[in-house]
Amino acid sequence: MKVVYTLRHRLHHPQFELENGALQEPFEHPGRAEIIRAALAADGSFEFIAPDEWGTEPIEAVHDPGLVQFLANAWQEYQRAHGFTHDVVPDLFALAGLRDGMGPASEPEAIGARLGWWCFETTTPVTQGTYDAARSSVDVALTTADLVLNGESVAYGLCRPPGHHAARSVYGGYCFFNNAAIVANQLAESTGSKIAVLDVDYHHGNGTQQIFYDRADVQMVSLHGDPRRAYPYLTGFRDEIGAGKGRGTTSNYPLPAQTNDDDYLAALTAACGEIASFGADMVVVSLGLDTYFDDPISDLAVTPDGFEQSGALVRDLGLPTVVLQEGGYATDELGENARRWLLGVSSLTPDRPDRA
Ligand code: Q9C
Ligand code: ZN
Repeated sequence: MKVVYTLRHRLHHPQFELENGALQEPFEHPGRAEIIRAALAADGSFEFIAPDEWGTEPIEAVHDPGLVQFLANAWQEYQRAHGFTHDVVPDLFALAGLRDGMGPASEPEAIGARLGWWCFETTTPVTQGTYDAARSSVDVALTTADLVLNGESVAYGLCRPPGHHAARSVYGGYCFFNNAAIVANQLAESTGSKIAVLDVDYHHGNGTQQIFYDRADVQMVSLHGDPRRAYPYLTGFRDEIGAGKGRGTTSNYPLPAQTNDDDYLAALTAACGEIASFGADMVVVSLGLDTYFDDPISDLAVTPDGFEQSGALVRDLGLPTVVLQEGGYATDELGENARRWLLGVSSLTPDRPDRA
């Protein structure tokens, strides 16, 4: 299988993560992508390809151009205002309640407050190279999609930073640009066909859901920890099914804590059934491996065998498949878990002898 990878991801390297009332070592760190790269390289059946450059146009097709511009300059602007700061986080979140009864706010002028206009939480610092790394992650995703458009039945983009929490006009959840949404939109627009996004990250893909909520041509199906207990808390409930022309094209499978392989695979089978009924022509997988039983920030109980079987269920859809990396924080096992999932999705069956 072809794997798109670049070491430019390392330009995004926060020093800390403000979480649970304390400064932690970041869970989302450069070692994650390197561990996956090493595990796939050692396997021998993966071919590494460098990404092409795709520019900002496909990004601005799903994100507010203001967000793109902001991220391009935010770190430098913060340095000018405050002196050297390795990690840049908001001074204030621009919540609507701050101006209750006074009319809506407009984008503030001070950089610390502009951060909280575009960012929705505390765990996603901007560092000096964050914008370049986030741009390279989009390039990885778009290059992976291009491989599939050019005849690969499945390809894997080793995206870092991840993307699925980034909505049209806000970033957060370790994500800056929504790699999967940018790819799904580009595929839908360029081919005129129906695209399914299957999001199997532990955390609900709120950004992807928001971007496609009223779209009839892009389906969003997500399995995740129930938002009653799991980040991002505000989205991913079963009754969120899309709106307007997109009504019925969003599906959510909130899962209980400690969901095991059997129950997980049953939910994934149902999710794949919905993709088949939708009549998708291609599938984009947001591959989070934080459903792993030993993930440090999650509480599902999927095993390596469960990952391989998950990949095989997606293979059985028989659709051209773009797999993009999202979360997964059990660093020691992350490479093996990715390898097992990819083995499953690319494994041979009598029906699909081409899927090597
Ligand atoms: N203590 C992805 O997996 N913090 N993002 C959670 C729980 C943020 C996860 C707080 C988690 C973001 C791509
Ligand atoms: Zn996640």
